[in-house]
Amino acid sequence: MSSDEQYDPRAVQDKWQARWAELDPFKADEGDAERERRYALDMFPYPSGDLHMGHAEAYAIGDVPARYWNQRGYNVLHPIGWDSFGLPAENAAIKRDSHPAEWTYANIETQAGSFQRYAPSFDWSRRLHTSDPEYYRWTQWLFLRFYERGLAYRKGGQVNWCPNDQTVLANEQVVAGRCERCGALVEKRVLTQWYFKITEYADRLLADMEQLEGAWPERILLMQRNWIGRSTGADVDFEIEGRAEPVTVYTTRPDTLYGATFMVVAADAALAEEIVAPEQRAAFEAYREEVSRESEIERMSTEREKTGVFLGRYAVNPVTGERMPVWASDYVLAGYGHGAIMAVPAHDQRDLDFALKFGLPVRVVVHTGEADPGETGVATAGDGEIVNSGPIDGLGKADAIERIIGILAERGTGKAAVNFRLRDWLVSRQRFWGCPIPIVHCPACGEVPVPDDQLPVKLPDDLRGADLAPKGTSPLAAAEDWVNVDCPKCGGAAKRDSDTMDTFVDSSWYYFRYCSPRYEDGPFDVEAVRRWMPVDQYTGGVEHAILHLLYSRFFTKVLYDMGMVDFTEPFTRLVNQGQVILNGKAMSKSLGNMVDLGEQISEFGVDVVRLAMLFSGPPEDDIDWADVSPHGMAKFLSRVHRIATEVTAPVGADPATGDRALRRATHRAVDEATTMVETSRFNVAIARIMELVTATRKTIDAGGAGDPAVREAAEAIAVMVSLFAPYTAEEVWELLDRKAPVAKAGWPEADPALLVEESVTCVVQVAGKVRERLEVPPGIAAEELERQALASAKVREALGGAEIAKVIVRAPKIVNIVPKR
Ligand code: ANZ
Ligand code: ZN
Repeated sequence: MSSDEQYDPRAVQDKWQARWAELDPFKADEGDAERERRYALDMFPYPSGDLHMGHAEAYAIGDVPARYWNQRGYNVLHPIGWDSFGLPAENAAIKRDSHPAEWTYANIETQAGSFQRYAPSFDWSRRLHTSDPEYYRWTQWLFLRFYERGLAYRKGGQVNWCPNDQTVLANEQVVAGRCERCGALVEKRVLTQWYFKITEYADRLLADMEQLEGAWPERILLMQRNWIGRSTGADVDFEIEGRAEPVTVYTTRPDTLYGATFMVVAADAALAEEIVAPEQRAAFEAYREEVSRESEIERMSTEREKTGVFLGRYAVNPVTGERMPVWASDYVLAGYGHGAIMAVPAHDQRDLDFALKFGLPVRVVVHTGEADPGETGVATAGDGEIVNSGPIDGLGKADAIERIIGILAERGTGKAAVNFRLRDWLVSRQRFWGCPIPIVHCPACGEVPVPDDQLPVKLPDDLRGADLAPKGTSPLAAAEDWVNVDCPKCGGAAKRDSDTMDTFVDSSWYYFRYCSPRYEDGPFDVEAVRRWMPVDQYTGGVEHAILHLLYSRFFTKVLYDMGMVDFTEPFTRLVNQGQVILNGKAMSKSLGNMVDLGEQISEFGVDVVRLAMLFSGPPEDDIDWADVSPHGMAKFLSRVHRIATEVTAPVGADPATGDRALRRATHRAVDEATTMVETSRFNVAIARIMELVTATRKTIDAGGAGDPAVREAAEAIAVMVSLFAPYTAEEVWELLDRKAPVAKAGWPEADPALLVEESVTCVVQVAGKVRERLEVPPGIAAEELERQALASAKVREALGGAEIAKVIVRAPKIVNIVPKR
């Protein structure tokens, strides 16, 4: 009879799920001041339905360090909660004529149940939901602190508008000109909206990345850097004929100022409207109308045919004194720099395209050795010797930039300048299911913050179904009972702000709340955060590489400035898992390219799914489920189980008396698995455990079931497997007569004495005389031993160039080399 048959993953799962619920082994110990702490954080889920394969991967990966730290004896915080505000709930509510909370909380319960079964080592007592008034009360509180610091403000201006979702979008939520959520073409509207002044932190967001170097994936740091987009150059003032005030432009290439032959103003900038000459106004307005329908991405594209209109006005080049025609075009953006540029067609491709299209002059001022841009149509952007540029002739780029800035500064017509691509964060949304903005608009007092003791401003619970349908203004604006209030300042009739916050605001601070989730005197207990944070490892999807991480970093810096936290970066280490795909493609329900997590678990059990996720490759790689072998994983787990059923050495038997070869295999596996877990190479760690299982099997088959070294190996296997396949590990631990939970059994220590490779001395003879002694491993192959012997300098010297007739190898002890005579 094979004992494989006794291993029933489902029964094991049900048994231990119930037992763990009683044991509650993963509650972080707030009172324990002794043990060192660790904070393992997973990006919290959005309750869109049940958990799927992507969740299964992410939470399997995030669970390994948490379980490892538990084994190492740390006091571990590994919390879970839900990011539970957001549009899908609202759309579901409209469809089902219900309240968004119904759909949301039902899904949360479903996911929580699935998590219980999937068994990440969560501390369930800290569970939070961002849509609970107990949580969003503090989101509002934080908004008010930002407001007091001038970091939350309202301004009118052009914003991105999704005509389908009927709400504004942050720049970040517009991808290739479309709504990131629904794919609709994004329009521009002029609206008054709330912003967070993240630009005030641009420099620090960039500089503090130094702390993350080497601990965050390099490509994420690069994406953050590009998003912040710091550039350096100069602000240069140009006189405009007939206008009192000069116009300032931002340029990264002040060294090319002598080559500036025209000026371009963003067609949608106020400046264009102001300076356009009467005879050009009609043409300009028609053009501006066209531009208003274009997305920023389209406008920035270098491939598009250039368009524009002459504004009928002239600027004066401050160094050459030349008249430069002023044009309006779409390729200059109103919101960047000063919304106007000096065009240097010889050295900037977009300026060159524009010049060639409209017959404007091209003047080379940097000699790069390449062909004349005016003839080839290819601008030369590289470094070279400055020419045609008076006092800066002959200089290289860097010197020329420094020199020209000096000249402009002396005259008071320019200065060095820095620019960021980063824009302020648009946080207001015209939708219902979000955190209400805690501001009242009073005809007499203006914007009035809701006093702290009146928080939370709760969402009304009597709006449902059609009440929530998008109308271009927030559904809250139409809720008369809710929106009409007395002004907190003067008591007069006033209205609540009817917008809600971007859900990224909710998720920018949830990891602080986990440290003291029921705290009632603030968003978090400052002391608890001091104890637990920063987060030691943050695990989650690369789709949050920019926004969520940038916003969280921004919040942390503001909290630092408020004196509430004593660190400036929230996440010490970051791991981004890949995606689970199928047959080379993203999983998609509509294309029938789906694997259902529930079905996989029913078929193979949780442990197999978790193990398959972790064994398929490094965490950051995509997993193609078509290439994964759940059967192979199941077989491995049943081998682990079978070993435990066969061990007969008693608990506590001294392994030192056991088989030395197996002991060495055990300690090597422990040593290597430890390194692999600590460097997030879980697949390699699992491979090492598999090898140890094979070695243990061999010893048992050779009659060693009672050998204490077999027990030692089996126990080490159980503890190591507990990071990846917790149910099987727990069952095996019990079979080995040890006490649950295996999760806290303690990580095995590798004995250094068992790690050193033992060696034997091999004697090498040439023509019967001993010429060399080699230290080699006892198991060395004959070919390898021969190779080493022939490579020896002493052997070659003894041979003196003679040809070899024969090599006799008796591994590992003797090599006999017979030269030709
Ligand atoms: C003259 C020049 C010559 C430029 C040259 C470049 C090369 P980054 O690096 O992104 O900061 N620019 C400035 N404001 C702009 C706006 N509102 N819309 C579009 N383009 C704008 O780029 C700065 C450069 O982009 C500036 O330097 C300016 O063109 C252009 F050989 O000035 B440059
Ligand atoms: Zn008032």
